[in-house]
Amino acid sequence: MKISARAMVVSVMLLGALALAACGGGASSGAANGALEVGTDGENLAFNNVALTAKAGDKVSITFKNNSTAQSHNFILVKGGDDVATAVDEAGAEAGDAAGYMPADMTNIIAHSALLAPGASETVEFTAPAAGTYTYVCTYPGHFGGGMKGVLTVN
Ligand SMILES: [Cu+2]
Repeated sequence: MKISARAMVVSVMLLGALALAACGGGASSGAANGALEVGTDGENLAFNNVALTAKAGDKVSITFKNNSTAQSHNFILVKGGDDVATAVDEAGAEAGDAAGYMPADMTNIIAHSALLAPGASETVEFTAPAAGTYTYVCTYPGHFGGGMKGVLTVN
């Protein structure tokens, strides 16, 4: 009796997961709901995915892959638009290479990867904030200025 009850619970959970996957819509990878992927666009100072979407309050995971063969990059999602991103970018430059160009003051940062070596990847997890648009950038000096940014839209 216990076993069949457990089997029932597992079945219901699987159905729930399937329903969530079916409703995922925006996810291109077919991964679990809220699992997003963004990489760098080869050797360009750009992300290969500049528009991500999430639902407020959802647990989101973003796997960031540095596709460059020569250049280090990071992924930093900020609590606001380009104005906040500019401040974070400047603070990152001040922090320097030893800090991975990560600002000492993290209050304007929702989520971030480390400064990744060429070919490396990292998955960051966070709870999607209130509905709005949030800029993500690479704070390696000159990259954001060169156009390395994207926007996460939270619905
Ligand atoms: Cu970069």
